[in-house]
Amino acid sequence: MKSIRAGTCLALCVFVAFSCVASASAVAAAEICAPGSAATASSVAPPTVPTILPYIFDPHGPPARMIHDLSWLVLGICAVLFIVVEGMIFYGVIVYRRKKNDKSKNEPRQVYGSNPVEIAWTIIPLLIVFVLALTTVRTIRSIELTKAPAGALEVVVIGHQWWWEYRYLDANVPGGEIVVANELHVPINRPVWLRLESADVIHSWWVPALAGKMDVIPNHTNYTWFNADSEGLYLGQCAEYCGNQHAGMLLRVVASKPEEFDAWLQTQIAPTVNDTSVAMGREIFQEYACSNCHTVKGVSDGQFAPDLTHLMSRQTIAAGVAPLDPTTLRAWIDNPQALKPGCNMPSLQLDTEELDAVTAYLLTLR
Ligand code: HEC
Ligand SMILES: [Cu+2]
Repeated sequence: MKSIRAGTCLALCVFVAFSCVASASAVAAAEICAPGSAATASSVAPPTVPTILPYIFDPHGPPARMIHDLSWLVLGICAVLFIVVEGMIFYGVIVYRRKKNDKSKNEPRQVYGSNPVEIAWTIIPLLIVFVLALTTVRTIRSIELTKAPAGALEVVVIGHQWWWEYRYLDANVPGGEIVVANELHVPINRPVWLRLESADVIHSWWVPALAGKMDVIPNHTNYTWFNADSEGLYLGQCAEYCGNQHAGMLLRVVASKPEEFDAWLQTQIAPTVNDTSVAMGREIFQEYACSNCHTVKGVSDGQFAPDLTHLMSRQTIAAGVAPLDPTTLRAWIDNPQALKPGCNMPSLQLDTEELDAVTAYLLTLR
């Protein structure tokens, strides 16, 4: 009898401990890649709003909170199983170990087929799996909406290798669409409905404090939503390997008070600044290939690369990889490959004078 207890214990433990570790690590794996890589970008956070790291255990809004609560439930159940099972292993190993004066060469008596034990270890795991499955399905159903929540701000997200494009579809926006790159601005306490599309390969939009991952797939539209409950700069990371600058495809969501959001919208709606003192820079921008790839409203309409109409309203360039300041901007235009190796912007080999002129021009694009 003694030995079956120890033996069955062991079999049960190996199985349950294995599934515990597997599910716990699935939750934890989500944490590994993001914080380090996004930390670079946090150094240029606006001083007024807190930076919220890509971390699922600090949710700020409904979908993220539901995922967070479910994670704790799963972790809690697994922790209890782990403790019970490990406890039984240790109990068995210590209490039923071979005693010092036990010289017998025989195996202990083997006993098979105890109905109560068989029933117990069939029913209990079934119940556990049932509870986990039901709560998971319920959570998924309440997160995956099929249409925009009432009063939502609607934004199209387009994943590009290796940056994000946001198009604000809000009907109230005078002058049509607002197009920005990499920094998504939203008001707090208002649902935001995202329509996700890809210009090239599969990406995944993931700002853990706001919502779960949602894949961004070519020729297929996905939707997701969030509702930020506090002001902040929320960091995230493309969560589907998409090529050599996948790690340099960071996400930044600035959630601010509705009036601050409106003020930001006004800066984006405002016409392109046309500063005559930087006319030379603008000409270079138009004559060189810059204008084939980039849009500056009224100046060029390239669709391949980030819209630069209000470039200077952003804190970073290159999808959060580098801060937006005059020195870095100049270095970027000179040789983007040095800052973001493999990215899809070539160096146009401008000479010093041209470089200064183009940089000066871009710095006026507020
Ligand atoms: C072949 C297309 C192409 C050409 C030509 C090109 N760019 Fe770019 N540019 C890109 C792409 C793609 C990115 C985004 C890179 C990334 O983040 O991975 C980019 C990013 C930028 C950014 C950063 C924008 C942001 O918000 O992240 C600036 C500024 C910029 N380019 C300026 C210029 C200037 C000035 C020229 C001309 C001297 C130029 N580009 C020529 C494709 C191009
Ligand atoms: Cu990506």
